[in-house]
Amino acid sequence: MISLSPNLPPERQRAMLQQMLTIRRFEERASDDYGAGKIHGVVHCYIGEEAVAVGVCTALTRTDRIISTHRGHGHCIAKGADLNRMMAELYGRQAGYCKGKGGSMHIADFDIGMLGANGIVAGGIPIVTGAGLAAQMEGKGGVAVSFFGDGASNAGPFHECLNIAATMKLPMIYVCENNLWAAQTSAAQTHAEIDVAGRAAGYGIPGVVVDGNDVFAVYQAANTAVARARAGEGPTLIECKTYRWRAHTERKGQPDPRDKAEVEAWLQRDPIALLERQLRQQGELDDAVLRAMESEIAGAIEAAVAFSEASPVPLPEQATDDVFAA
Ligand SMILES: Cc1ncc(C[n+]2csc(CCOP(=O)(O)OP(=O)(O)O)c2C)c(N)n1
Repeated sequence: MISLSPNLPPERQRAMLQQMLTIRRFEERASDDYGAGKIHGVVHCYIGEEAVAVGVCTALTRTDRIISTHRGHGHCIAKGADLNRMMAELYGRQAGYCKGKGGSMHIADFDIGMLGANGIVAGGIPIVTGAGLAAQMEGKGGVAVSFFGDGASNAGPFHECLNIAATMKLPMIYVCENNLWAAQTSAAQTHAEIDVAGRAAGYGIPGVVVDGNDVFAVYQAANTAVARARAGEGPTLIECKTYRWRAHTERKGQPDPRDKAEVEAWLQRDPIALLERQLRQQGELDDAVLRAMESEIAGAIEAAVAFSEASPVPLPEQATDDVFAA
């Protein structure tokens, strides 16, 4: 069971499910194609954490800005990124978001307020805090959201940014996706106090812990934080308790020290299955609607793969195009 559904029309609630399913199916395909050698570089899957990106982004407008992490596909899709250009970027093709030269960890789309994924752990937090300052200076009520992991919450930029955002009352929402692991290191080994949200007290801002697999709970917490930020009252730290289903990256043969029972327990709390059940109970979803949704998503992903395959790889002479500093 998840939280009572929020005051959102049924079609918005179904759209949340559709986005969560799109993230999952996109990544299942990316993982398969990575395994088949069609995608190179590194791919970090967000499967299992979909409710966080979708719950938060449902509380935002298109012009609000977000920043992501190395595990960024979910945030891109939840903010409305184009699946074709995303997949083409993973495929390393010219039609991709970075013309095929960035890969999975470097997808950005300023037109939808997606300031970028980021391969540097905690590297996005200062950038998007600057976007929060920009939103404050613009004076149009915009907000900025930083997504980051529990690992990043132990890095200096997290603390520096919370401090300055709190002091300047920036319209920021800091969203910690606490999936209990940072690569192969458990949060229990690196956090003397497991709840990251408690750190907010040190900066005089609200800190809330949310079930990150409950998309409505995430949405409600984000909505409250967004309202506070838009009203000029400053930042909020939201800690979403969640779990990644897959190993740290899709690279074959990497160690995954997680206990099987721990993984299994989280698989039982699939955020998508929880939402599906809730929508069915509310009479807003049935098999036919779900089948149509799955079929639309499958078509969009096939189209994204075809789009990618039809695009050429970047040419050697394009290597230094769009390089602004060296
Ligand atoms: C500054 C920096 N240090 C180390 C790494 C290597 N690294 C990549 S992901 C990762 C773990 C990040 O964990 P967390 O922030 O909890 O995010 P999650 O992977 O769980 O989503 C590490 C240590 C890096 N990319 N950047």
